[in-house]
Amino acid sequence: MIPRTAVPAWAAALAGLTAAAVALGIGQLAAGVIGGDSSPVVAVGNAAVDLTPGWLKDWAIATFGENDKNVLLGGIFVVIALLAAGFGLLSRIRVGYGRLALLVFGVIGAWAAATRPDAGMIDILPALVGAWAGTSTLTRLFRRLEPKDADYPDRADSSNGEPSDRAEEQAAQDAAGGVEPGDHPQLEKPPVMLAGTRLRTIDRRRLFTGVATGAGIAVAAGAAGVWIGDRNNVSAERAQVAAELPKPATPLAPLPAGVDFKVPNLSPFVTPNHDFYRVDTALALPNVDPKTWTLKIHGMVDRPVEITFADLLKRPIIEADLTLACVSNPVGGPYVGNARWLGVSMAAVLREAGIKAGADMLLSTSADGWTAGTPVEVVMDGRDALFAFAMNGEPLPVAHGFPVRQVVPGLYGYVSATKWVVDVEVTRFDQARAYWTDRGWDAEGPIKTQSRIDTPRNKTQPGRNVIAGVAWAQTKGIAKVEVKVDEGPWREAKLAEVPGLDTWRQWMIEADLATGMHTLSCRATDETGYTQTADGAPPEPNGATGYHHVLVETT
Ligand SMILES: Nc1nc2c(c(=O)[nH]1)N[C@H]1C(S)=C(S)[C@@H](COP(=O)(O)O)O[C@H]1N2
Ligand SMILES: [Mo]
Repeated sequence: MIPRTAVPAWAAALAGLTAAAVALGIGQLAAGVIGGDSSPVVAVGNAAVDLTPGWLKDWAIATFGENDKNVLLGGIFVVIALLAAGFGLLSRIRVGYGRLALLVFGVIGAWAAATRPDAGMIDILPALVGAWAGTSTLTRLFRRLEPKDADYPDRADSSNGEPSDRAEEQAAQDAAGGVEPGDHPQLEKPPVMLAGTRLRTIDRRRLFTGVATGAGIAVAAGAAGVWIGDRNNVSAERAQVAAELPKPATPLAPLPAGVDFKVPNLSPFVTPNHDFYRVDTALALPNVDPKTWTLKIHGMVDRPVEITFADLLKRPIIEADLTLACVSNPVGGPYVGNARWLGVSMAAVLREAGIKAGADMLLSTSADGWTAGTPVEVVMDGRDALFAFAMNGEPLPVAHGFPVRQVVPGLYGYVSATKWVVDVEVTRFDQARAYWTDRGWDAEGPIKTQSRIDTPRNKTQPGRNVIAGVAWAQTKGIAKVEVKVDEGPWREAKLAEVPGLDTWRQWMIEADLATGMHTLSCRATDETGYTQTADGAPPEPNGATGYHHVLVETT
Protein backbone atom coordinates (compact mmCIF):
# COMPACT_ATOMS: atom_id res chain seq x y z
CA MET A 1 0.00 0.00 0.00
CA ILE A 2 1.27 3.48 -0.80
CA PRO A 3 1.61 5.44 2.42
CA ARG A 4 -0.53 8.47 2.82
CA THR A 5 2.28 10.86 1.98
CA ALA A 6 0.25 13.98 2.02
CA VAL A 7 3.24 15.91 3.29
CA PRO A 8 5.86 16.75 0.66
CA ALA A 9 9.25 15.20 1.25
CA TRP A 10 11.13 18.49 1.58
CA ALA A 11 8.73 19.71 4.25
CA ALA A 12 8.99 16.46 6.17
CA ALA A 13 12.79 16.55 5.98
CA LEU A 14 12.77 20.14 7.18
CA ALA A 15 10.56 19.18 10.11
CA GLY A 16 12.94 16.33 10.96
CA LEU A 17 15.94 18.65 10.86
CA THR A 18 14.20 21.20 13.04
CA ALA A 19 13.21 18.55 15.55
CA ALA A 20 16.81 17.30 15.72
CA ALA A 21 18.12 20.85 16.13
CA VAL A 22 15.75 21.40 19.05
CA ALA A 23 16.82 18.04 20.51
CA LEU A 24 20.51 18.99 20.31
CA GLY A 25 19.93 22.51 21.64
CA ILE A 26 17.86 21.35 24.60
CA GLY A 27 20.32 18.50 25.19
CA GLN A 28 23.18 21.00 25.30
CA LEU A 29 21.23 23.16 27.74
CA ALA A 30 20.62 20.18 30.01
CA ALA A 31 24.29 19.22 29.75
CA GLY A 32 25.31 22.75 30.71
CA VAL A 33 23.02 22.74 33.74
CA ILE A 34 24.19 19.31 34.88
CA GLY A 35 27.84 20.12 34.27
CA GLY A 36 30.60 17.82 33.22
CA ASP A 37 31.16 16.70 29.68
CA SER A 38 27.77 15.16 29.12
CA SER A 39 26.78 17.03 25.94
CA PRO A 40 25.15 14.30 23.87
CA VAL A 41 27.02 15.23 20.68
CA VAL A 42 30.35 15.18 22.46
CA ALA A 43 29.46 11.91 24.16
CA VAL A 44 28.53 10.29 20.87
CA GLY A 45 31.70 11.70 19.34
CA ASN A 46 33.85 10.35 22.17
CA ALA A 47 32.21 6.95 21.88
CA ALA A 48 32.83 7.08 18.13
CA VAL A 49 36.50 7.86 18.78
CA ASP A 50 36.79 4.86 21.09
CA LEU A 51 34.93 2.52 18.76
CA THR A 52 36.89 3.65 15.71
CA PRO A 53 39.37 1.01 14.63
CA GLY A 54 42.98 1.99 15.19
CA TRP A 55 43.89 2.14 11.51
CA LEU A 56 41.08 4.60 10.81
CA LYS A 57 42.15 6.78 13.71
CA ASP A 58 45.75 6.73 12.49
CA TRP A 59 44.54 7.66 9.05
CA ALA A 60 42.50 10.52 10.50
CA ILE A 61 45.46 11.83 12.50
CA ALA A 62 47.70 11.53 9.45
CA THR A 63 45.18 13.17 7.13
CA PHE A 64 43.62 15.87 9.25
CA GLY A 65 46.38 16.32 11.82
CA GLU A 66 45.29 18.40 14.78
CA ASN A 67 42.07 19.17 12.93
CA ASP A 68 40.96 15.57 13.32
CA LYS A 69 38.53 16.46 16.10
CA ASN A 70 36.84 19.21 14.13
CA VAL A 71 36.53 16.91 11.16
CA LEU A 72 34.99 14.25 13.39
CA LEU A 73 32.52 16.66 14.98
CA GLY A 74 31.65 18.01 11.53
CA GLY A 75 31.11 14.46 10.34
CA ILE A 76 28.89 13.68 13.31
CA PHE A 77 26.78 16.75 12.56
CA VAL A 78 26.43 15.72 8.93
CA VAL A 79 25.36 12.21 9.97
CA ILE A 80 22.89 13.63 12.49
CA ALA A 81 21.47 15.96 9.84
CA LEU A 82 21.01 13.11 7.37
CA LEU A 83 19.40 10.91 10.01
CA ALA A 84 17.16 13.78 11.09
CA ALA A 85 15.98 14.38 7.54
CA GLY A 86 15.37 10.63 7.33
CA PHE A 87 13.33 10.72 10.54
CA GLY A 88 11.27 13.49 8.98
CA LEU A 89 10.60 11.36 5.90
CA LEU A 90 9.72 8.43 8.13
CA SER A 91 7.17 10.64 9.85
CA ARG A 92 5.35 11.04 6.54
CA ILE A 93 4.27 7.44 6.90
CA ARG A 94 3.35 7.95 10.51
CA VAL A 95 4.55 10.63 12.91
CA GLY A 96 4.92 7.93 15.52
CA TYR A 97 7.71 6.30 13.50
CA GLY A 98 9.69 9.52 13.41
CA ARG A 99 9.16 10.01 17.12
CA LEU A 100 10.30 6.48 17.83
CA ALA A 101 13.42 6.94 15.69
CA LEU A 102 14.29 10.14 17.57
CA LEU A 103 13.79 8.38 20.89
CA VAL A 104 16.04 5.50 19.85
CA PHE A 105 18.63 8.05 18.86
CA GLY A 106 18.26 9.73 22.25
CA VAL A 107 18.76 6.41 24.01
CA ILE A 108 21.94 5.81 21.99
CA GLY A 109 23.15 9.28 23.03
CA ALA A 110 22.29 8.54 26.64
CA TRP A 111 24.12 5.23 26.45
CA ALA A 112 27.17 6.95 24.96
CA ALA A 113 27.15 9.57 27.71
CA ALA A 114 26.63 7.08 30.53
CA THR A 115 29.44 4.80 29.40
CA ARG A 116 32.11 7.52 29.35
CA PRO A 117 34.67 6.65 32.01
CA ASP A 118 34.06 9.92 33.87
CA ALA A 119 30.26 9.72 33.64
CA GLY A 120 27.56 9.27 36.25
CA MET A 121 23.96 8.16 35.81
CA ILE A 122 22.86 11.78 35.63
CA ASP A 123 24.69 12.11 32.33
CA ILE A 124 21.94 10.17 30.54
CA LEU A 125 19.59 13.11 31.14
CA PRO A 126 20.70 15.55 28.41
CA ALA A 127 20.20 13.05 25.60
CA LEU A 128 16.84 11.90 26.96
CA VAL A 129 15.54 15.41 27.63
CA GLY A 130 16.77 16.42 24.19
CA ALA A 131 15.05 13.47 22.53
CA TRP A 132 11.84 14.30 24.32
CA ALA A 133 12.03 17.92 23.11
CA GLY A 134 12.77 16.66 19.61
CA THR A 135 9.78 14.32 19.48
CA SER A 136 7.45 16.98 20.72
CA THR A 137 8.80 19.40 18.10
CA LEU A 138 8.26 16.80 15.42
CA THR A 139 4.68 16.25 16.48
CA ARG A 140 3.94 19.95 16.53
CA LEU A 141 5.47 20.57 13.14
CA PHE A 142 3.58 17.70 11.58
CA ARG A 143 0.40 19.01 13.07
CA ARG A 144 1.15 22.23 11.22
CA LEU A 145 1.78 20.22 8.08
CA GLU A 146 -1.52 18.41 8.03
CA PRO A 147 -3.09 19.44 4.74
CA LYS A 148 -5.88 21.87 5.35
CA ASP A 149 -6.94 22.11 1.78
CA ALA A 150 -8.29 19.50 -0.49
CA ASP A 151 -7.08 18.73 -3.93
CA TYR A 152 -7.60 21.01 -6.82
CA PRO A 153 -9.06 18.81 -9.49
CA ASP A 154 -9.04 21.57 -12.05
CA ARG A 155 -5.26 21.71 -11.82
CA ALA A 156 -4.81 18.02 -11.48
CA ASP A 157 -6.84 17.34 -14.58
CA SER A 158 -4.36 19.19 -16.67
CA SER A 159 -1.57 16.93 -15.45
CA ASN A 160 -2.27 13.31 -14.63
CA GLY A 161 -5.44 13.11 -12.69
CA GLU A 162 -7.85 10.33 -12.07
CA PRO A 163 -10.81 12.59 -11.61
CA SER A 164 -13.19 10.07 -10.19
CA ASP A 165 -10.82 9.02 -7.42
CA ARG A 166 -10.10 12.56 -6.60
CA ALA A 167 -13.70 13.55 -6.46
CA GLU A 168 -14.34 10.71 -4.06
CA GLU A 169 -11.56 11.74 -1.82
CA GLN A 170 -12.60 15.33 -2.02
CA ALA A 171 -16.00 14.35 -0.80
CA ALA A 172 -14.52 12.34 2.01
CA GLN A 173 -12.38 15.24 3.13
CA ASP A 174 -15.23 17.65 2.92
CA ALA A 175 -17.23 15.35 5.09
CA ALA A 176 -14.39 15.18 7.59
CA GLY A 177 -14.20 18.94 7.68
CA GLY A 178 -10.86 18.91 5.90
CA VAL A 179 -11.63 21.98 3.85
CA GLU A 180 -11.03 25.28 5.49
CA PRO A 181 -11.37 27.79 2.71
CA GLY A 182 -10.60 30.65 5.06
CA ASP A 183 -7.09 29.33 5.49
CA HIS A 184 -5.74 31.04 2.41
CA PRO A 185 -7.66 34.23 2.05
CA GLN A 186 -4.72 35.92 0.40
CA LEU A 187 -4.01 33.23 -2.14
CA GLU A 188 -6.05 32.68 -5.21
CA LYS A 189 -4.20 29.51 -6.00
CA PRO A 190 -2.57 27.99 -2.93
CA PRO A 191 0.70 26.17 -3.55
CA VAL A 192 0.04 22.76 -4.94
CA MET A 193 2.39 19.93 -4.25
CA LEU A 194 2.64 16.66 -6.04
CA ALA A 195 2.78 13.90 -3.48
CA GLY A 196 2.37 10.29 -4.40
CA THR A 197 -0.40 10.19 -6.91
CA ARG A 198 -2.35 12.99 -5.35
CA LEU A 199 -2.01 16.72 -5.39
CA ARG A 200 -1.96 18.28 -1.99
CA THR A 201 -1.44 21.63 -0.47
CA ILE A 202 0.43 22.52 2.65
CA ASP A 203 0.44 25.75 4.50
CA ARG A 204 3.99 26.90 3.99
CA ARG A 205 3.62 29.91 6.21
CA ARG A 206 2.56 27.79 9.16
CA LEU A 207 5.42 25.41 8.48
CA PHE A 208 8.02 28.15 8.21
CA THR A 209 6.91 29.93 11.37
CA GLY A 210 7.07 26.58 13.14
CA VAL A 211 10.54 25.88 11.76
CA ALA A 212 11.72 29.37 12.68
CA THR A 213 10.41 28.96 16.22
CA GLY A 214 12.15 25.58 16.50
CA ALA A 215 15.42 26.97 15.14
CA GLY A 216 15.20 29.89 17.56
CA ILE A 217 14.67 27.55 20.50
CA ALA A 218 17.54 25.33 19.34
CA VAL A 219 20.00 28.19 19.01
CA ALA A 220 18.97 29.92 22.24
CA ALA A 221 19.03 26.69 24.26
CA GLY A 222 22.30 25.54 22.71
CA ALA A 223 24.01 28.88 23.33
CA ALA A 224 22.70 29.01 26.90
CA GLY A 225 23.94 25.47 27.44
CA VAL A 226 27.42 26.28 26.18
CA TRP A 227 27.49 29.46 28.27
CA ILE A 228 26.36 27.71 31.45
CA GLY A 229 28.71 24.80 30.75
CA ASP A 230 31.61 27.21 30.42
CA ARG A 231 31.16 28.20 34.02
CA ASN A 232 32.35 24.70 34.86
CA ASN A 233 35.64 25.33 33.18
CA VAL A 234 38.70 25.53 35.31
CA SER A 235 40.21 28.80 34.10
CA ALA A 236 39.70 30.43 37.50
CA GLU A 237 41.33 27.45 39.25
CA ARG A 238 44.17 27.61 36.77
CA ALA A 239 44.70 31.31 37.44
CA GLN A 240 44.86 30.53 41.14
CA VAL A 241 47.48 27.84 40.61
CA ALA A 242 49.41 30.34 38.48
CA ALA A 243 49.42 32.82 41.36
CA GLU A 244 50.85 30.23 43.75
CA LEU A 245 53.17 28.29 41.46
CA PRO A 246 55.85 26.82 43.74
CA LYS A 247 59.57 27.14 43.11
CA PRO A 248 61.78 24.16 42.28
CA ALA A 249 64.04 22.83 45.05
CA THR A 250 67.06 23.34 42.81
CA PRO A 251 66.12 25.67 39.97
CA LEU A 252 67.72 24.99 36.62
CA ALA A 253 70.17 27.52 35.29
CA PRO A 254 68.59 29.83 32.72
CA LEU A 255 68.83 28.40 29.23
CA PRO A 256 72.18 29.17 27.58
CA ALA A 257 71.87 31.85 24.91
CA GLY A 258 73.31 29.40 22.39
CA VAL A 259 70.31 27.06 22.44
CA ASP A 260 68.63 29.13 19.78
CA PHE A 261 70.16 30.08 16.42
CA LYS A 262 67.12 32.31 15.84
CA VAL A 263 67.07 31.36 12.17
CA PRO A 264 63.75 32.37 10.53
CA ASN A 265 61.34 29.40 10.27
CA LEU A 266 63.52 27.24 12.50
CA SER A 267 61.55 25.85 15.48
CA PRO A 268 62.46 27.89 18.54
CA PHE A 269 64.25 25.85 21.20
CA VAL A 270 61.36 26.38 23.61
CA THR A 271 58.00 25.67 22.02
CA PRO A 272 55.51 28.26 23.28
CA ASN A 273 52.59 26.57 25.03
CA HIS A 274 50.07 27.81 22.48
CA ASP A 275 52.16 26.30 19.66
CA PHE A 276 52.78 23.00 21.40
CA TYR A 277 51.35 20.10 19.41
CA ARG A 278 48.34 18.41 20.90
CA VAL A 279 47.46 14.76 20.48
CA ASP A 280 44.75 13.07 22.54
CA THR A 281 41.45 11.27 22.25
CA ALA A 282 39.41 13.89 24.17
CA LEU A 283 36.75 15.72 22.18
CA ALA A 284 35.75 17.93 25.09
CA LEU A 285 38.70 18.75 27.29
CA PRO A 286 38.39 17.31 30.78
CA ASN A 287 37.93 20.13 33.27
CA VAL A 288 39.65 18.78 36.35
CA ASP A 289 39.43 20.93 39.46
CA PRO A 290 42.73 20.85 41.37
CA LYS A 291 40.80 21.25 44.62
CA THR A 292 39.14 17.87 44.14
CA TRP A 293 41.89 16.21 42.08
CA THR A 294 43.68 13.28 43.66
CA LEU A 295 46.23 10.84 42.37
CA LYS A 296 45.95 7.24 43.52
CA ILE A 297 48.93 4.90 43.41
CA HIS A 298 47.83 1.33 43.98
CA GLY A 299 48.10 -2.22 42.70
CA MET A 300 51.33 -4.11 43.34
CA VAL A 301 52.52 -1.78 46.09
CA ASP A 302 53.20 -2.12 49.81
CA ARG A 303 51.20 0.98 50.76
CA PRO A 304 48.65 2.52 48.38
CA VAL A 305 49.08 6.28 48.27
CA GLU A 306 46.56 9.01 47.52
CA ILE A 307 47.88 12.51 46.90
CA THR A 308 45.96 15.78 46.69
CA PHE A 309 47.12 18.68 44.57
CA ALA A 310 48.19 20.58 47.70
CA ASP A 311 50.22 17.53 48.84
CA LEU A 312 51.86 17.33 45.45
CA LEU A 313 52.99 20.96 45.51
CA LYS A 314 54.52 20.47 48.96
CA ARG A 315 56.91 17.79 47.70
CA PRO A 316 60.39 18.56 46.38
CA ILE A 317 59.86 20.13 43.02
CA ILE A 318 61.96 19.32 40.00
CA GLU A 319 62.51 21.50 36.98
CA ALA A 320 63.38 19.79 33.71
CA ASP A 321 63.85 20.69 30.06
CA LEU A 322 62.45 17.92 27.98
CA THR A 323 61.17 17.30 24.51
CA LEU A 324 57.93 15.39 24.06
CA ALA A 325 57.37 13.41 20.89
CA CYS A 326 54.39 11.56 19.49
CA VAL A 327 54.78 8.08 18.06
CA SER A 328 52.34 9.09 15.30
CA ASN A 329 54.76 11.71 14.05
CA PRO A 330 55.82 10.89 10.51
CA VAL A 331 59.43 11.63 9.53
CA GLY A 332 59.60 15.42 9.22
CA GLY A 333 56.24 15.80 10.99
CA PRO A 334 55.10 18.39 13.54
CA TYR A 335 54.23 16.27 16.60
CA VAL A 336 57.23 17.09 18.71
CA GLY A 337 57.78 20.01 21.08
CA ASN A 338 60.09 21.15 23.83
CA ALA A 339 59.26 22.78 27.15
CA ARG A 340 60.61 23.50 30.62
CA TRP A 341 58.46 21.49 33.03
CA LEU A 342 57.86 21.67 36.77
CA GLY A 343 56.81 18.54 38.56
CA VAL A 344 57.35 15.96 41.24
CA SER A 345 59.53 12.90 40.81
CA MET A 346 57.41 9.90 39.84
CA ALA A 347 60.12 7.62 41.23
CA ALA A 348 59.99 9.29 44.66
CA VAL A 349 56.22 8.89 44.91
CA LEU A 350 56.45 5.26 43.78
CA ARG A 351 59.20 4.53 46.26
CA GLU A 352 56.93 5.83 48.98
CA ALA A 353 54.24 3.38 47.87
CA GLY A 354 56.83 0.60 47.64
CA ILE A 355 56.78 -1.33 44.36
CA LYS A 356 56.40 -5.07 44.88
CA ALA A 357 58.75 -7.51 43.20
CA GLY A 358 57.56 -8.67 39.80
CA ALA A 359 55.76 -5.45 38.87
CA ASP A 360 57.01 -4.08 35.56
CA MET A 361 54.28 -1.70 34.36
CA LEU A 362 52.70 1.52 35.53
CA LEU A 363 49.20 1.72 34.11
CA SER A 364 48.26 5.39 34.34
CA THR A 365 44.69 6.54 33.74
CA SER A 366 43.41 9.99 32.90
CA ALA A 367 40.25 11.68 34.18
CA ASP A 368 38.63 10.75 30.88
CA GLY A 369 39.62 7.12 31.01
CA TRP A 370 42.59 7.04 28.62
CA THR A 371 45.47 4.79 29.70
CA ALA A 372 49.19 4.45 29.14
CA GLY A 373 51.52 1.63 30.16
CA THR A 374 55.00 2.73 31.23
CA PRO A 375 57.88 0.40 32.16
CA VAL A 376 58.60 0.60 35.92
CA GLU A 377 62.29 0.25 35.24
CA VAL A 378 62.37 3.32 32.98
CA VAL A 379 60.61 5.52 35.51
CA MET A 380 62.87 4.32 38.35
CA ASP A 381 66.22 4.60 36.52
CA GLY A 382 66.97 8.15 37.61
CA ARG A 383 65.69 10.11 34.61
CA ASP A 384 63.39 13.09 35.22
CA ALA A 385 60.08 11.22 35.00
CA LEU A 386 57.60 13.72 36.43
CA PHE A 387 54.10 14.20 37.64
CA ALA A 388 54.22 17.63 36.01
CA PHE A 389 51.96 20.58 36.82
CA ALA A 390 53.63 23.44 34.97
CA MET A 391 54.97 24.03 31.49
CA ASN A 392 57.14 26.98 30.48
CA GLY A 393 56.39 28.87 33.69
CA GLU A 394 52.61 28.44 33.61
CA PRO A 395 50.26 25.86 35.08
CA LEU A 396 49.63 23.21 32.43
CA PRO A 397 47.18 24.46 29.84
CA VAL A 398 43.93 22.47 30.06
CA ALA A 399 44.70 20.96 26.63
CA HIS A 400 48.03 19.73 27.95
CA GLY A 401 46.73 18.05 31.07
CA PHE A 402 45.79 20.56 33.79
CA PRO A 403 46.23 20.10 36.66
CA VAL A 404 48.71 17.20 36.46
CA ARG A 405 50.20 15.03 33.73
CA GLN A 406 53.08 12.63 33.38
CA VAL A 407 56.18 13.37 31.32
CA VAL A 408 58.91 10.78 30.90
CA PRO A 409 62.06 11.62 28.94
CA GLY A 410 62.86 9.12 26.20
CA LEU A 411 59.39 7.58 25.76
CA TYR A 412 56.77 8.45 23.18
CA GLY A 413 53.72 10.16 24.65
CA TYR A 414 51.36 7.25 24.12
CA VAL A 415 53.23 5.09 26.65
CA SER A 416 54.09 7.77 29.16
CA ALA A 417 52.65 11.26 28.94
CA THR A 418 49.19 10.77 30.48
CA LYS A 419 47.42 14.11 30.71
CA TRP A 420 44.81 14.78 33.44
CA VAL A 421 46.35 11.80 35.24
CA VAL A 422 44.36 10.58 38.24
CA ASP A 423 45.40 6.99 38.81
CA VAL A 424 48.52 4.85 38.58
CA GLU A 425 48.17 1.13 38.98
CA VAL A 426 51.40 -0.76 39.51
CA THR A 427 50.97 -3.95 37.53
CA ARG A 428 52.53 -6.19 34.89
CA PHE A 429 52.70 -5.97 31.10
CA ASP A 430 51.35 -9.51 30.93
CA GLN A 431 48.32 -8.51 32.97
CA ALA A 432 47.25 -5.11 31.68
CA ARG A 433 46.94 -3.39 28.33
CA ALA A 434 46.91 0.33 27.68
CA TYR A 435 44.71 2.29 25.27
CA TRP A 436 46.90 2.19 22.16
CA THR A 437 48.29 -1.27 22.81
CA ASP A 438 44.82 -2.60 22.06
CA ARG A 439 44.87 -0.72 18.78
CA GLY A 440 47.90 -2.09 17.06
CA TRP A 441 50.76 -0.17 18.67
CA ASP A 442 53.61 -1.71 20.60
CA ALA A 443 53.30 -1.99 24.38
CA GLU A 444 56.64 -0.25 24.78
CA GLY A 445 57.59 2.92 22.93
CA PRO A 446 61.15 4.21 23.37
CA ILE A 447 61.79 7.33 21.27
CA LYS A 448 63.90 6.85 18.15
CA THR A 449 66.80 9.11 17.22
CA GLN A 450 65.41 11.52 14.63
CA SER A 451 66.14 14.74 12.79
CA ARG A 452 64.02 17.20 10.85
CA ILE A 453 64.69 19.98 8.34
CA ASP A 454 62.65 23.06 9.27
CA THR A 455 63.94 25.46 6.65
CA PRO A 456 63.88 25.75 3.69
CA ARG A 457 60.75 23.70 3.15
CA ASN A 458 59.70 24.15 -0.48
CA LYS A 459 60.85 27.36 -2.12
CA THR A 460 63.95 29.45 -1.63
CA GLN A 461 66.21 31.84 -3.52
CA PRO A 462 69.28 30.63 -5.44
CA GLY A 463 72.70 31.15 -3.91
CA ARG A 464 73.76 30.97 -0.29
CA ASN A 465 71.09 29.37 1.93
CA VAL A 466 70.85 28.44 5.57
CA ILE A 467 69.53 24.92 6.03
CA ALA A 468 68.39 24.38 9.62
CA GLY A 469 66.32 22.07 11.75
CA VAL A 470 66.11 20.10 14.98
CA ALA A 471 67.22 16.63 16.03
CA TRP A 472 66.33 14.61 19.11
CA ALA A 473 67.36 11.48 20.96
CA GLN A 474 65.99 12.03 24.45
CA THR A 475 68.09 10.63 27.33
CA LYS A 476 70.95 10.00 24.89
CA GLY A 477 71.63 13.41 23.41
CA ILE A 478 72.48 14.47 19.87
CA ALA A 479 76.17 14.25 18.96
CA LYS A 480 76.10 15.04 15.26
CA VAL A 481 73.78 16.07 12.44
CA GLU A 482 74.79 15.71 8.82
CA VAL A 483 73.20 17.31 5.80
CA LYS A 484 73.31 16.35 2.18
CA VAL A 485 72.28 18.40 -0.87
CA ASP A 486 71.21 16.23 -3.79
CA GLU A 487 73.84 13.52 -4.28
CA GLY A 488 76.60 15.61 -2.70
CA PRO A 489 78.64 14.49 0.32
CA TRP A 490 77.25 14.37 3.87
CA ARG A 491 78.43 17.54 5.61
CA GLU A 492 78.39 18.06 9.35
CA ALA A 493 76.03 20.78 10.56
CA LYS A 494 76.76 23.19 13.38
CA LEU A 495 74.93 22.22 16.58
CA ALA A 496 73.30 24.65 18.99
CA GLU A 497 73.89 24.35 22.72
CA VAL A 498 71.59 22.22 24.85
CA PRO A 499 70.85 22.27 28.58
CA GLY A 500 70.90 18.46 28.81
CA LEU A 501 70.31 15.19 27.02
CA ASP A 502 66.51 15.21 27.13
CA THR A 503 65.79 17.98 24.66
CA TRP A 504 65.96 18.38 20.97
CA ARG A 505 68.93 20.21 19.51
CA GLN A 506 68.94 22.82 16.79
CA TRP A 507 71.37 22.46 13.91
CA MET A 508 72.25 24.60 10.89
CA ILE A 509 74.50 24.61 7.88
CA GLU A 510 75.05 26.90 4.90
CA ALA A 511 74.87 25.65 1.34
CA ASP A 512 74.97 27.16 -2.13
CA LEU A 513 71.94 26.16 -4.14
CA ALA A 514 71.87 26.67 -7.90
CA THR A 515 68.58 27.57 -9.60
CA GLY A 516 66.40 24.51 -9.96
CA MET A 517 65.12 21.66 -7.81
CA HIS A 518 67.13 20.22 -4.93
CA THR A 519 66.68 17.41 -2.47
CA LEU A 520 67.92 18.19 1.03
CA SER A 521 68.46 15.33 3.47
CA CYS A 522 69.56 15.16 7.08
CA ARG A 523 70.51 12.46 9.57
CA ALA A 524 71.38 12.52 13.25
CA THR A 525 73.84 10.54 15.34
CA ASP A 526 73.20 10.31 19.07
CA GLU A 527 75.73 10.33 21.89
CA THR A 528 75.75 6.53 21.98
CA GLY A 529 77.26 6.63 18.49
CA TYR A 530 74.12 5.36 16.77
CA THR A 531 73.19 7.05 13.48
CA GLN A 532 69.50 7.05 12.70
CA THR A 533 68.59 4.43 10.15
CA ALA A 534 67.94 5.33 6.52
CA ASP A 535 65.33 2.58 6.33
CA GLY A 536 61.92 4.13 6.07
CA ALA A 537 59.18 2.84 8.39
CA PRO A 538 55.71 4.26 9.08
CA PRO A 539 54.76 5.45 12.58
CA GLU A 540 52.84 2.27 13.39
CA PRO A 541 53.62 0.20 15.43
CA ASN A 542 56.51 1.89 17.27
CA GLY A 543 57.60 5.13 15.58
CA ALA A 544 58.63 6.26 12.10
CA THR A 545 62.18 5.89 10.83
CA GLY A 546 64.12 7.10 7.82
CA TYR A 547 65.86 10.28 6.78
CA HIS A 548 63.93 13.46 6.34
CA HIS A 549 64.14 14.61 2.72
CA VAL A 550 62.88 17.98 1.56
CA LEU A 551 62.39 18.94 -2.05
CA VAL A 552 63.06 22.65 -2.58
CA GLU A 553 62.79 24.81 -5.63
CA THR A 554 65.11 27.79 -5.98
CA THR A 555 63.68 30.58 -8.11
N1 LIG B 1 44.58 11.67 28.80
C1 LIG B 1 45.33 11.54 27.69
N2 LIG B 1 46.65 11.74 27.78
C2 LIG B 1 47.43 11.63 26.68
C3 LIG B 1 46.88 11.27 25.44
C4 LIG B 1 45.48 11.06 25.38
O1 LIG B 1 44.90 10.74 24.32
N3 LIG B 1 44.74 11.21 26.53
N4 LIG B 1 47.68 11.17 24.34
C5 LIG B 1 49.09 10.93 24.57
C6 LIG B 1 49.90 11.11 23.39
S1 LIG B 1 49.70 9.97 22.15
C7 LIG B 1 50.83 12.10 23.28
S2 LIG B 1 51.91 12.14 21.98
C8 LIG B 1 50.93 13.15 24.30
C9 LIG B 1 50.79 14.51 23.67
O2 LIG B 1 50.83 15.50 24.66
P1 LIG B 1 50.44 16.98 24.28
O3 LIG B 1 49.08 16.93 23.68
O4 LIG B 1 50.52 17.76 25.53
O5 LIG B 1 51.47 17.43 23.27
O6 LIG B 1 49.94 13.04 25.29
C10 LIG B 1 49.68 11.73 25.72
N5 LIG B 1 48.76 11.83 26.82
MO1 LIG C 1 51.26 10.35 20.68
